[in-house]
Amino acid sequence: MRTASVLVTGASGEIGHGLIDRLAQSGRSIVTVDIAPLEPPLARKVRREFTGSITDKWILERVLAEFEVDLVFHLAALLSTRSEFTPVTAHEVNVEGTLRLLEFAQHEGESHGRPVVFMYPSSIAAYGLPDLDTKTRAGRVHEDEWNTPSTMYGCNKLYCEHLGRYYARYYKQLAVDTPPGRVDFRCVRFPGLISAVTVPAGGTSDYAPEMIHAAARGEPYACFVRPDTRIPFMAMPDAVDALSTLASTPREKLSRTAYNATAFNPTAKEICEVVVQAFPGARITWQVDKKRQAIVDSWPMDVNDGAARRDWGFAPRYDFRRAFDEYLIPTIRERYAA
Ligand code: AKB
Repeated sequence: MRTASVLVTGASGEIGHGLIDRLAQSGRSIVTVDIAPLEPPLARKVRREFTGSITDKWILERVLAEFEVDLVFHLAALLSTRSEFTPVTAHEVNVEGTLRLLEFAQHEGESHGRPVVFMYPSSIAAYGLPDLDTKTRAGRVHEDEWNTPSTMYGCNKLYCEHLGRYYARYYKQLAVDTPPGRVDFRCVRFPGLISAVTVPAGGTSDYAPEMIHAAARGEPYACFVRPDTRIPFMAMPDAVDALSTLASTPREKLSRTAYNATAFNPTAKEICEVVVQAFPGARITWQVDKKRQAIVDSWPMDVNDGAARRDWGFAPRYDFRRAFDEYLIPTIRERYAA
């Protein structure tokens, strides 16, 4: 008998930390795949940990042989800055890895007779605004507007959203025998995420979490974007909530496969001011990296998440003030004091 399980890829990354805690609390059997071994406290919460890349065929074959997966959280990805340095590797991991996992989910569903729910975090990087004037005029962009990303990562995310929609609605549409059941693909397009317990690596929205963590460690920080830079953000617990809530929403309530979700959208200067208030010794300077700035400038200043609120009740707990006062600052202080 294969064990009914949830599969989490990219499990040791930023979202994985919070998500595994949440899944473990619900008592689910968790199987993980990550190129890095899980930290021991996280590893203790999972039933089986596979260390390797999602592009390694043998890993998914072993998962399929041993576990009955009915829910996938596909978190593994190379983020936007990293992907610009290694675009072909980014394509392999972000696109080919996702395709392989969608096939895996389809086969799992066929083997146990129920559609596998496939949770996919996409990103505001799926948008691409041509210049700052347009960005300001566009305001809160809707899911179907400005889908013209300028980064490899954004192109990868947008394409995989479409791949997921294809698997959910049109998979092998011309086959004589239509496969029984399709992958139940559900995607949240996240803004920049800020966690109090992990520091991101390889992203371009990283200036916000980097600024906060550097200040808490008493280290200087040179912010790589202009003070007036504005994009949407969300505190990590709200991102984990969003994925869990969307995963458990009855299918018939969902009118789309990809949903915007956001919480607050301060400028870099506003983030800096709150950080300096919390850590009065913080040494934050501005050292704009024109190329990374151009990427952030191509992302919307805000997104319209009305569909997520309507269809599955998305309602973030943390606005800008609460995210700092009640989550980031106390948790980070405690972390570095320890
Ligand atoms: C990145 O900066 O690449 C990510 C994202 C916005 O998806 N944090």
